Amino acid sequence: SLPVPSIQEIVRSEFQLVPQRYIHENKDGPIISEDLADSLEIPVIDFSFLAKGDEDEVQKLHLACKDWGFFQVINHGVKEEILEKMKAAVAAFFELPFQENKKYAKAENEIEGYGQNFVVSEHQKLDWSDMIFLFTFPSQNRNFKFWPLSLPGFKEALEEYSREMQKLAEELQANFSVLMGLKRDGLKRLQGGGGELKQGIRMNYYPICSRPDLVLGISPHSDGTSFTLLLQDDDVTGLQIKHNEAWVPVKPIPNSLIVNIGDATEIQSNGMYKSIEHRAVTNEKKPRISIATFMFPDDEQEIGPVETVNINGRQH
Ligand code: AKG
Repeated sequence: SLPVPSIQEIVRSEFQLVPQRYIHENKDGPIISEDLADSLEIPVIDFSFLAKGDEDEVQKLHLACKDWGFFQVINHGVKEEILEKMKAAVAAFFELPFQENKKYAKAENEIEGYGQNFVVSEHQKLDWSDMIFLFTFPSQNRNFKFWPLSLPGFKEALEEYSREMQKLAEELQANFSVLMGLKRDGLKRLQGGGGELKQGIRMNYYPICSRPDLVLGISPHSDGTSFTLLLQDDDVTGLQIKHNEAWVPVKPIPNSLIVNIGDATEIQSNGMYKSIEHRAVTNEKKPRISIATFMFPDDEQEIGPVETVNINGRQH
């Protein structure tokens, strides 16, 4: 059974009402207006330059990780078709009847499967979203009982997409290694688990909300990852990141991916790079989908500041 209701079920049955458990009395921090946000965009990294070892782009990456903890990646080389197939598969899953989604429900206190984030108390505010989390790499971690295998195209789309994310992640990790004064495979060697990056994907669905001012699609959090790659709808904004004490909305660039530094990288870089708090808001016009690919060190691996970071690591 699910610890909390499906938000889609609530929207289907009583759309005009926002149940008390979803109302955030004090949403913290000022919000940067959409106008102002135009002049405050998160850095854009051209992945094709990174992959060629372009020094200026590497320096840009360094500043993005240091000053923002977030950046958008363009020219990443992942075919648009693969991104579109993935988004379509996720949309199709969340459009299934609740009875169908429920078959993949996660067990209480487990991370994998369909349902909400950890709900730790009866009093906790709930998020205006439904999600499914699946482990994707190493491939032997795939737990197919949580995969909607009867949904045409889902497995293929996720396998293809996760493979592309793994490749991107390897290249990003190699760049982070160099920026921390290590060899390209330095962080790979420090992550345990035989050097294979561990990957899990969370697919989020934010239904419309009649009172987006009262709720949050996902509550503020930082990611306990090495780093995270986010794919989102091109035409609906929702992600906001904390920057200089304000929430800055992130305008999606079509076909780009958003990358954010997670806690493990903040620790390994001895605080040089920042794992930034972020959240998602909803709107009353259009549902939104986002797909977060989390890259983790191995569970058993102890993480600490990389020794070379202060000696050889990039200084600003
Ligand atoms: C998460 O899945 O952890 C997110 O932060 C998703 C944010 C978003 O939907 O833009």
